[in-house]
Amino acid sequence: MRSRIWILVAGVIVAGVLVGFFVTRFLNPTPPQIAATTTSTTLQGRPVVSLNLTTVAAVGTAGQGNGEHPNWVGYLPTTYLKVPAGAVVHMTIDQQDGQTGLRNEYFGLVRGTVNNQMTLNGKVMSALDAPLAAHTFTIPDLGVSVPLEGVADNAPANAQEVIEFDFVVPDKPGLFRWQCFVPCAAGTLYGNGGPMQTLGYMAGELQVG
Ligand SMILES: [Cu+2]
Repeated sequence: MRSRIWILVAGVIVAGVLVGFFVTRFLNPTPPQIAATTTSTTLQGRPVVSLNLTTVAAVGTAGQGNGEHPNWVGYLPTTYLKVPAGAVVHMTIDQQDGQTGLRNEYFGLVRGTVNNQMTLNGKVMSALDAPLAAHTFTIPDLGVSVPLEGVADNAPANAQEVIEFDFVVPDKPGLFRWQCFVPCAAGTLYGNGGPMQTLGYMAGELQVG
């Protein structure tokens, strides 16, 4: 009789642990995060850290979700980023996707970066023609937004556009949502479904501190 009670108790505990895992890991998974690389440079008296992302038309099995949506557009290796508080983030994005175009031309402006500028393949720019955009890198709460030029249809295979910019993050730790504002999710309603609505593809989190 006693041993039966213990088997029952053990069973309830095991079931509880499994439910706990289901809730925390499956329903609300914590995706892997990449941390910015420290550099020996300073800008405006702040340490400069660097991050390198790649935007692709289809993430394959390399991106978020371990191949759950191989045909979804996305940022690689992830959209979960971590940077130290008070740093200048030097971002390099290898943009390999085609031109979708912006619906809202405002996002063609480079905003909130150092000097409100970016470089596109080494050339300093402060705006991009709306139809040329493939994606944007936008952190609304920090006022940062950078349009990323798409690769032209007639470009050679493996062509990419390299976009670089710097932005300052707050001195206090915080969590900031970021996303793309090009409706780039081909095949979904108004291009705003699927990867535009799922963290890890065209949206993510910037953890400061
Ligand atoms: Cu996008």
